[in-house]
Amino acid sequence: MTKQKITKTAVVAVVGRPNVGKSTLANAFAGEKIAIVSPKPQTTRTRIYAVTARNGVQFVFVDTPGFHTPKNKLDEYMDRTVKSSFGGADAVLYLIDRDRQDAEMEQLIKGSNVPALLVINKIDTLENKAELLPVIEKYSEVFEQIVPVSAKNGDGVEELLKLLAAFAKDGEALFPEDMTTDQPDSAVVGELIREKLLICLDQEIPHGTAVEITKFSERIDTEIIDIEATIYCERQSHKRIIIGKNGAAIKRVGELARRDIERFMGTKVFLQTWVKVKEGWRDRPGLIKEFGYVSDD
Ligand SMILES: Nc1nc2c(ncn2[C@@H]2O[C@H](COP(=O)(O)OP(=O)(O)O)[C@@H](O)[C@H]2O)c(=O)[nH]1
Ligand SMILES: [Mg+2]
Repeated sequence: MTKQKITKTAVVAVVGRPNVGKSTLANAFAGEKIAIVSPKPQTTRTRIYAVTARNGVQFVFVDTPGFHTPKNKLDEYMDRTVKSSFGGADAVLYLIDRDRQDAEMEQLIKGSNVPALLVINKIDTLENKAELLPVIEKYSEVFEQIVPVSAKNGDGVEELLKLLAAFAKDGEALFPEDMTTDQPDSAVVGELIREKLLICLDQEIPHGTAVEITKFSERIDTEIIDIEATIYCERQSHKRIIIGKNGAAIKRVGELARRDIERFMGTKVFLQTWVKVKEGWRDRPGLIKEFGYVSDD
C-alpha cells in the first residue's frame, strides 16, 4: 500500500464519563492496543495520543481520563488533564454510552469554541437501532453531528474519521507516520500490567497501584526482551493480596500481561515483577510525579 503524503492534520480530543469507551475508541483509531481498557472507572490516568492517517490527513486523538469529582491529588491531576485536552484541539468527540448524560461536561463543551460531535458508543449492545432515536432527538439541539459507533467492533469508526476530516487544518505530519501513539513502549508496557491488576483485583486495591518499569532491554543475540516491573501499592495488606497465596495472584497478572506485551512488541518477552508499598502515594505530589503523572500545562 502506498501511503499518501500527509498534508493536513486534525487534533481530536475524546472526552466523556468514565467507562463510556474512550480508550477502546482510541485503540480502534490506532489500530492496536495502546490504551488500556477495563470495566472499572478511572482506568485511564494520563493523556494518551492515538495516531492514524487516512487520505493524506493525520488524525491525533487525545484520550483522556474520565471526568469525575477529584478525591485525591492524583484525581486532581487527572481532572486537569481532561480540561486541558480542549486547548489546541480542532474538534472534540463527546462520547456517551447510549443514554447516560453528563451535565457538567455538556456545559464545558458549550463554553468552549471547539466544534463538538456527539458519539454514541456501544451500539453493538442494542437489540434494535430504533432505541437510539430518543437519544438522538434529545441531543440534536446541542450537537449538529451525532455519530453512533461500536468502538469494540469498529462499526461506524471509518464514517467518524470521514466526518472528522472536515476539521483538519493544512500542515505537515505532527508525528512520524509509522507511529500509533506518543507513548514510549515502556509506558504502554507498564499500563498493560496495570490493566491486568484492574482486571484481576477487587475494587479499591488496583486504584492504588502504580507500575514502574525498571528494566527494558533487548538481548543482543535473540529477539527476546527482558522486562522488570515494580508494582507499587498503598498498604502492606494490599501487597499481600496482590501477591496472593504462594504468589498465585501476581503470577496470573504477570502471565496475562506478558501475552499482551508480546503482542504489542511483536517479540517474546521475559517479565519479572516485584511488589512494593508506598504509603498513601496518591496524595504525595513527589511520588505522583515519580510514577509518571506529570502535567504538561
Ligand atoms: N459492548 C461494548 N463494550 C464496549 C465498547 N467500548 C468499550 N466497551 C467496554 O466498556 C468498558 C470501558 O471501556 P474503556 O475504553 O476503558 O472506557 P473509558 O473509561 O471511557 O476509557 C470496557 O469494559 C470495554 O470493553 C463497545 O463499543 N461495545
Ligand atoms: Mg480510558
